[in-house]
Amino acid sequence: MVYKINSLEDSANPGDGKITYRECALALSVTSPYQIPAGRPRYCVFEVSGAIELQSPAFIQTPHIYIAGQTSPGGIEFRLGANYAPADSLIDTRRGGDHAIIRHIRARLGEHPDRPSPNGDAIRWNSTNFQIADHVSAMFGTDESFEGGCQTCTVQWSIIGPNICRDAGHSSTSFHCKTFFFKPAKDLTLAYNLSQHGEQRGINIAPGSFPFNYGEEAQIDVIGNFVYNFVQESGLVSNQYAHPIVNYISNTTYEGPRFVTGGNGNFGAALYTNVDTFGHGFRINAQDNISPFNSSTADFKGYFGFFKGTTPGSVCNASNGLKDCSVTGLDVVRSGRMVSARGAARNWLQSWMLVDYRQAQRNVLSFAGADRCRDGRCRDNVDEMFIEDVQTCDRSPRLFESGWTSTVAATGGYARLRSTGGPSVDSDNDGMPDAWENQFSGTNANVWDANDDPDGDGYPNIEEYLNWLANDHTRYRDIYNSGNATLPPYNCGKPRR
Ligand SMILES: [Ca+2]
Ligand SMILES: [Ca+2]
Ligand SMILES: [Ca+2]
Ligand SMILES: [Ca+2]
Repeated sequence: MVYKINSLEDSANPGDGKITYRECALALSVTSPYQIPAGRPRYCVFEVSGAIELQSPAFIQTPHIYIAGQTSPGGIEFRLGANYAPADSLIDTRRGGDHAIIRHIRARLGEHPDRPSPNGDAIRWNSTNFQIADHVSAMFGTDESFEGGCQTCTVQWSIIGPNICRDAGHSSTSFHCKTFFFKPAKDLTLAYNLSQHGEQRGINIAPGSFPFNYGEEAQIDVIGNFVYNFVQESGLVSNQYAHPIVNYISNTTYEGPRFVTGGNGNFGAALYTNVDTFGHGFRINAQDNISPFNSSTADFKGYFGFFKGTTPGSVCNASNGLKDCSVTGLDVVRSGRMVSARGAARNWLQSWMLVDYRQAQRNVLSFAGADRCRDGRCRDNVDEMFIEDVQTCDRSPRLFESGWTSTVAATGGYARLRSTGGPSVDSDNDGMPDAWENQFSGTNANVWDANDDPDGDGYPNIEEYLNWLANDHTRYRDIYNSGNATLPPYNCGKPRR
């Protein structure tokens, strides 16, 4: 089904002629302006531009959904509405909400001190499988900005954080400044993301399954990410549930104004063992990563360290479920061939997806975040400001120089999105404009043929259109070598720790 969202309102009346995000997210039936049956696989395409303020949870529990922000003329930003109480996540897939794709969307929660909640996430995958987030901007969470409990998932080309950290509405604490968090996750790829500005959880991963299968091997690939300005726990990998099989390749961790010497676990990635449970060892392949603790990628172990309480001897200290405990300490980190969990057919990361950390930085700063709209490139003022902030190592406005903020306004504000045009003419309501259907063979502007796949490549016509809008035809391979953004100096000019 194709929901052509024609209203920014958060309503759900099947016959009012308005097709809303909520109706698509929840797979609700629509009777006007055209018929959509409930409960079906669906594409959410946008005829409108601007902010959608959710006034209650819109948890995605019906499988197969593609939220295509690139269809909006000028872009979409989700925000927490004033009536959403208690506050909870914005885009949220949970039990049942498998097979979800989110692309070119801004999800920016915002403070809710009057409506306390422990679940203020901009985006959350809540024990769901087969999820892709591509070119999203997930910010201003009060719990995390992106939290994922998932299997077979990818977050790529996205901007994560900052949170709204201080007195912003987290119910259990007045201070919560943690942005990017996966626990547990398996067969997860985190690639070419910017995670920025926080106290903890720059990239925090606890490989494993839910329900827990203690001691299993769990694979995660952490590729080309840029982590900036965390006070402690810039990166963490835990073996409390599983034996992590992790590839860290071409990632950057740099200091910012909030960095403090001696922060707990403030390495590119800190090894963490929960001494109350088990240490299931680690198997880590590290190549070409850089952090305040190693100015040369030849020092591949220098990117890693131990979280407070974890010792070289404790990373592999359990008597059951042990896997590959022949080495301990930082010797669990090796350089060379990428590692694959047993049973993985082959490593699915292609060599042309891998570039050195400097090119990875250029790629992230050039392309990360929601940057494609129907009418062209549309990186918004928020993403532009934070990208420029990394490039200049927090030149003015120095948002976080004196402390973490309590409001979106003090953090630079929401997006200023402009509608660049009205809906495209789409005579058959299949989500593909007449002009586009007339440009290509295999589609008919007068026939509802969104699901047809005349060229047999596995992508139905509607996805050919969505991929075309996202510039996949030029970006798919070329994006990995075409970033040309100005880079900050090593560790933002600060000396190696
Ligand atoms: Ca409606
Ligand atoms: Ca059409
Ligand atoms: Ca058609
Ligand atoms: Ca096709």
